[in-house]
Amino acid sequence: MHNNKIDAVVSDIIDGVRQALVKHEVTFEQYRAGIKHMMETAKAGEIPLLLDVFLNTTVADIEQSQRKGSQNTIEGPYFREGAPDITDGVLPIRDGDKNHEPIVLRGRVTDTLGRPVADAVIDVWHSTPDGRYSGFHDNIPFGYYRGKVRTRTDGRYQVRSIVPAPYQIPNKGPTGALLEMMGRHSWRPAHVHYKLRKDGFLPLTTQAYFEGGDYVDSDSCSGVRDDLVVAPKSEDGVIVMEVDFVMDVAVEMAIAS
Ligand code: MBD
Ligand code: FE
Repeated sequence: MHNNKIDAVVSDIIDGVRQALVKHEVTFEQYRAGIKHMMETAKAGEIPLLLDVFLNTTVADIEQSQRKGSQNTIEGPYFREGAPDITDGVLPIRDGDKNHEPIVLRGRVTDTLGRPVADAVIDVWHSTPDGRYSGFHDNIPFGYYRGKVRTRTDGRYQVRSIVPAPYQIPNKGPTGALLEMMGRHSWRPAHVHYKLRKDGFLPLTTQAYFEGGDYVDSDSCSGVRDDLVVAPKSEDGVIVMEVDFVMDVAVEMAIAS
């Protein structure tokens, strides 16, 4: 069945690739090497990784252009539904990590008119202090450094955790090899993920980065935006990452005329 959007997008992709081939006078051998690399990427199961590194950020930008409220960014591969509800104000911390640098994540959620959004659910997730994600890496059980935090009636939220670390995307396979050939590295700056949900509002998926942190200016996944780079404060010797969010309403009512 003919599909206009697929026709339009794929036709333009082919045009773009053609222009690149012509511009760089790509040879038949180089064309074949490109195919081989794609085959290896597929075989290694890295097609999602490769595409996410280069293109997920653009899809997030398109979504951003169609909504109001806070800057969004890429979700990444390590979000999972079913994170624990946080009732004691602390994300689950692995026993071996208890001595790592604590951090307080807090802020306020409002609508686009500045009114507090109460009872919004914020999924917060981030890496271990060695840059791994629970439920995905090193057999770390799902749930560590993850949780659902609710905003209070004044729209504020707060949760304690420990400071995450820069994350290196899988770099031993074809994607890492490609980045290396391109003179790029495979690191993401240390970050905290947030996914905010509340009935009547558009979900907001975003991240916060530490001002001055390693790789903030060279994220391998191009997920950093100025609005998302936060200067951590220190309160009584504890790092505080304060991030406010503005949620956009989900439906705009047509005004009856
Ligand atoms: C991550 O932790 C991440 O957030 C993204 C966007 C991509 C790879 C790993
Ligand atoms: Fe991440």
